[in-house]
Amino acid sequence: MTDARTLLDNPGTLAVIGFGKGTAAVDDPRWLRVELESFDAPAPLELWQVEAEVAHGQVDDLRWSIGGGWLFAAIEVDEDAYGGPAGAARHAYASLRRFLGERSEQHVLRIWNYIGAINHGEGDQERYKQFCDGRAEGLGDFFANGYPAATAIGHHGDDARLQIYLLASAHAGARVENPRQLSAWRYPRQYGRTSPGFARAMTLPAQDVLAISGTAAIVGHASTHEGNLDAQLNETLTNLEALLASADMPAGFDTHSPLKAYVRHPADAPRVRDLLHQRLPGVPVLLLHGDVCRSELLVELDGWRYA
Ligand code: 3EB
Repeated sequence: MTDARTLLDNPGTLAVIGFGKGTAAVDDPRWLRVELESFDAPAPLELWQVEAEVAHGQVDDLRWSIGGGWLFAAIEVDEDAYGGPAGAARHAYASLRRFLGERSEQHVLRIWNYIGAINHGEGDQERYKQFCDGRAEGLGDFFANGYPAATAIGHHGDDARLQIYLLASAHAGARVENPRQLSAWRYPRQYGRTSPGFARAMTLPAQDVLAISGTAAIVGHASTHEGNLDAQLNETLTNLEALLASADMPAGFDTHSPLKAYVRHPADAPRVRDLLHQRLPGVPVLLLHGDVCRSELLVELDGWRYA
């Protein structure tokens, strides 16, 4: 397997992302080691590449790269330095907003949020809900024209480590919602003080690529099939089909459309792998140990669909 340093030294490398503890540390702003363990370790490295020269740098705790009109930014925050998940999210999103506001590549298309112990805490004190509060405060009106696609998943690394990274562009993408699901920013109060701000998917500018947000067994605003892994996964796949239709994309996934599956209970990983093999033959799926932000949900998918 090609190592991260080699990939980073290739021309046009915007970012290289590794998954889990086994991944070597590399000192480069474009390198990110996500705190999610793969069930198929060692996980392949994820490579973001553009056909242009890439500049990169660091501003305080924010790392960035820019090339060909595309922008990668990542920020990793120790929550303890900001009084917990809300303060950490507020700091991280305010930093991202400040950085992006000064660039022409400021159209955020896709964001990943990885949060420790995401379901700890009761009611509005659940750590995910605190994260949502801080995210909204840090962003202010930055997404007033519409939210990007996103994922928010719990990791099992250091609880206090908040990881956020994103893809932005000099050009706006096109937001896609799912007719089977209430838009997340309209979720009712029962899911928290601050509705999560994300679009169900985003069509990237200048390319027929759909960035698909974290998608789970939610219909309308309700979680479905509590306790039933197979049914949750089937409902999630139905949601993905509806999303493709809503984006005017052909049905189905193929070998060029990589997905990630976030699985709450390691014991469920083989079953998720089998079911996805049956339902999406040939589709590359990275199986990761991650917790959906609603504690009753067992599995979530996200990824890319190339037209
Ligand atoms: C859902 O559909 C599942 O808070 O950014 C999915 C994608 C979810 C993104 C976020 C949350 C987020 O509501 C949860």
